Amino acid sequence: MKVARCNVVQMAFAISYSLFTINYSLATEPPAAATPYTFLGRVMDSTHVAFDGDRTATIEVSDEQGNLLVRTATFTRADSRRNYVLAVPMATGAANGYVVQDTALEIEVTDDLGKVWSGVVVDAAAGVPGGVREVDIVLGEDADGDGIDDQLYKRLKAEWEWSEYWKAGETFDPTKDYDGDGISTINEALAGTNPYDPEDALRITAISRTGGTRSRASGADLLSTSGGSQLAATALTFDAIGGHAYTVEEATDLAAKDWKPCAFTLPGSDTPVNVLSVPFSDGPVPRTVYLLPSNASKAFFRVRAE
Ligand SMILES: [Ca+2]
Ligand SMILES: [Ca+2]
Ligand SMILES: [Ca+2]
Repeated sequence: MKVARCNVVQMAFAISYSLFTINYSLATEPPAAATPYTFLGRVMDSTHVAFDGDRTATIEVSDEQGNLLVRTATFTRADSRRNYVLAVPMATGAANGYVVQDTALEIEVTDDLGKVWSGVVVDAAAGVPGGVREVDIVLGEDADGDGIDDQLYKRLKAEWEWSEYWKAGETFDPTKDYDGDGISTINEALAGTNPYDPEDALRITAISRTGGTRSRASGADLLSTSGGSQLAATALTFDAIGGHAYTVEEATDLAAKDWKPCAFTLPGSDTPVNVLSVPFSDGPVPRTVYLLPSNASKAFFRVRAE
């Protein structure tokens, strides 16, 4: 009986000790959490093809002391311009796992081959709580400083050496147009077309000018020669590739090369935009945009891919 009573006393002591511990931690609670700061954008390889479900990378954000703040390997396609979203936890004061405004950050990306890329985001820092910064991350490097990503150069050179365009004694030059489709090898690689296939190139496949205006009725797109909205009815069609973004430029004098951005609308919308972003999941598909050119009597158009 004596032994049993002794055990009860010990248990009661242990409980009150625990309660004391809880009160103590409440007294030193960290500063209040603030709305996270968000980084979002695209992680791309050196050919500017965005990573997707088949190729995932892991992105880690740490503070300057190396404390991990957030990690993501989840890629979202909710918006074709983005395949990652990172919310960096922020607080009103110093606290473990949180940063305060203007804290410098380290962002590291581990690609699907296990290679770690540091310094891929310039001036990474947490801005105001709730702020958003769009950052595209290109996993490539130009160690020899020729302006062309080294991995991309190696891949294009290797493909060239297996192609019908290789000639003994010739030095590989990515600024050359080997397949003769009018677009240089490096520009084809960046646009996502095959530099060694003349049938594969970014081309305007159709342009029609009705001379009228474009209007919408009952949800359908209509072209009319009178009435309607004031949108131009010049339709331009080109083959777009998923994961790339396209802009249209207009010039009125080819000799002067006075190229400038040309806004356009997309089917089903009257809102002018400057960029057509094609979802990753789309293959090469013809896309039509409705141009809003200047009022020049003559104009030239070109499509730029990135
Ligand atoms: Ca290089
Ligand atoms: Ca070419
Ligand atoms: Ca080609």
